[in-house]
Amino acid sequence: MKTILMGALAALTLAAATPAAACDEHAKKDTHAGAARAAPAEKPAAAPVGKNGVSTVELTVTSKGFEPANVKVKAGHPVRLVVTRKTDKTCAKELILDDLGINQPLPLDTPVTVEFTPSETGTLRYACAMDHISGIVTIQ
Ligand SMILES: [Cu+2]
Repeated sequence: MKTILMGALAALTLAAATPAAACDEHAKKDTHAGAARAAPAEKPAAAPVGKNGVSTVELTVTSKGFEPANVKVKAGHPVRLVVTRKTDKTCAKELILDDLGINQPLPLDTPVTVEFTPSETGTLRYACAMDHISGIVTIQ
């Protein structure tokens, strides 16, 4: 009787430990991490400046990563990123924008807003917490 109970406990511990493994999608394929680290080759999607002077950019997190992974905005205008994570099959559960000190959690199916005003032209890179999945904002 005692042995059976021990077995059940071990099984429980295992089951509890499995979902805690972060970034397992990436861990399975190491080559993916290296490839994704390069700037996305995708042509930037231009985000127009709205009447309120703000460029609103809708981003989604899917199993493919951030979409679109490259957006173009204008320097000197506030940018509002509205980010919605649509899948649990991603480790991009946060958006890290190192240059601006932004670390924004991305709850499932809930649009969250990240706002900043880029003053200079160039690119801003953002990524998941483990820096596997990334995207860029091109500032012109
Ligand atoms: Cu990751």
